[in-house]
This record gives sequence, structure tokens and C-alpha cells, in this order.
Amino acid sequence: NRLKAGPIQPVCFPLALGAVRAGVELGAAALDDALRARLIRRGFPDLLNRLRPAITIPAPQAGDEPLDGRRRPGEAMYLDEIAASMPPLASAVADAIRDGALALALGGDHALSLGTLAGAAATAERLAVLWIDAHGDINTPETSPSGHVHGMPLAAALGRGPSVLTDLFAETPPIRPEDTVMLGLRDLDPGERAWLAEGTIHYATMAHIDDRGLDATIADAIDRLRASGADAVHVSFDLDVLDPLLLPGTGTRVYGGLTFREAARLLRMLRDSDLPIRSLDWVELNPALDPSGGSTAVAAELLAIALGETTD
Ligand code: 6HN
Ligand code: MN
Ligand code: MN
Ligand code: MN
Repeated sequence: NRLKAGPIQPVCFPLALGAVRAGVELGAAALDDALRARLIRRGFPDLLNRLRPAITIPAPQAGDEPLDGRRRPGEAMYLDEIAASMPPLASAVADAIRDGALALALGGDHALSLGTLAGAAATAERLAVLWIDAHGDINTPETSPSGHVHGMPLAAALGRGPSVLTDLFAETPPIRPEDTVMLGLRDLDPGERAWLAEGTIHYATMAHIDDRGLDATIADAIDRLRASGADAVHVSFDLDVLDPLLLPGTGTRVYGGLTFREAARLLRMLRDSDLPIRSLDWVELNPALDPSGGSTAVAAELLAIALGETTD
């Protein structure tokens, strides 16, 4: 489990086209800076020493057109630009993993997981996925209410969606729905609910977490990922899984999310588990939506905990 020990390679990918919302591209550098500043300030030199200098992969920009939410029905906005930007990100992630590091993708919006999942899958025989998010991100252009590609990356990784996205996984071993676990869901679109009702993807909504209890739900998820037989696990952490009262600086806020202590507990359990976690996404921070800076601080503090900062 590379969360706890060994080198960490931050890969910044300042993408906003998947969310179609300006400001989320600022999250990548803000997170890298805030994480390092926190570790210096709080005195965690060992963790700071694990952090390699960040690599920044260029992300496509909107160009002359203003970023806005308009689209034609069935269209996925900026689909070709986003798809074309993913191979360099996938390569950077695969290189970091092959080099023995934790690949830490800092976003940017969640469409970047198209690249990180492709990169992680390329280095594994069988990749399992833990998706921690208020949303399912298993839309296709047909089921998406928004046309925003950040609601589609997991679908494409699992083989559903436009070929320009699913082709990103053409050369990798397939990522299987039965090796996928989702946590924290509370805003699902009709097409996403229909897919989950097929019963193959393992998922826990916030209501399930409340009914079964957080610890038991997390233990179930870890057991499931371990039992999959996968030789590598990718964790994708969408900051909107946190309650918006805690983290308002994200574009698709949904009430009823994780508290700081619940998220810290989840991350400590993952960090201290025996899962072969080799890559991590930390996405959807939009510093422009929280001028107080509090969202960036919360996002950096939880990331530090995920990577082993401890006051135990
Ligand atoms: N994210 N399900 C909504 C959509 O537009 O497809 C929201 C997606 C949010 C995506 O937060 O990564
Ligand atoms: Mn989300
Ligand atoms: Mn199963
Ligand atoms: Mn997401």
C-alpha cells in the first residue's frame, strides 16, 4: 500500500473542460502548494521527503469560447479535446507507478480519471477501483443530464460510452464492474441508477452508510476490494463527497456528505489497510468558489492524512 510509505509523485492536471466550470483548474497547483505548506508548518519532514516535485501535464483550455453550460441534447461537451489530452496523463501515471511511487493526480475536474485509470490499468494485471464521490460518474452522453464529461469517466473505464473515451482503455486489461466499489453516493441520475440496479457494481450510498455504520461499510469495501483478487487498487477521491458545509469550494455540491472526521476515518482505514493501492486522484477542488481558502485547507489536510500524517 503506497499511501503509507514510499515515494509520492504528484501529477497536476489543471482540467476544467470536464466540469464546464472555470476555477476548478486552479485546484491542482493550490493542492500541491497547500499540502507542502502544511507539512512544513506542522513538522512532518518524513512525509515531505516522500513528496517528489510535482509534474504538470498540460490540460486543454476552452479557447475563445467562454466556458458555459449550454449544449445540444446527447452531446458531451469538449469530448474530443478531453479525450485527446488523456494519453500524456496516463503515461505520467503509469511511469510513476512503474517507478515505485504512488501516482497522485491533483485536479482539476473528475474527467481526469479517464487518464489516471488508463495509466493505472496499464501497469496492473487486474485493477480494482474505489470511487469515493457524491456522484456515480457512470453517465454516458445519452444518460447525462448536463453533457459534462466529468460525470462519465467511470462509465468509460468500465466499457460504456463513446468510443473516443472507451478507446483510451483499448490496450489495457479491462477494468471490471465487479472489481469496482463506490462510496458516498447521494446524487444519481436515472441512467446511473439503472446501471447500479444491474447489481454488479458494489456501492454504498450515504443512506447505506448511515444504516450500516461507517466502519462496517468501509470494512465491507476493503474486504470486497481484497477479495477481487486484483493486484492493484486505484482510489479516486472526489472532494464533493464531503459535506458542502465543510467544503463549499467544489462545483457540484450535494448536502448530506461526509464530515471531516468521517472522511479522516475512511482515509486512515484505507491508508492502514493491506490493499495494493498504487494511485490516487484528488479532484474537483474549485478554489474560486471559496475565497476564504477554507476548502483548500480542508482538502490538503485530508490528503495529508491519506498519505500518512498522523497524530496517533
Ligand atoms: N463529478 N451526475 C451529474 C452529471 O452532470 O452527470 C453530476 C456529475 C458530477 C461529476 O462531480 O465528478
Ligand atoms: Mn462528484
Ligand atoms: Mn460481486
Ligand atoms: Mn466525481
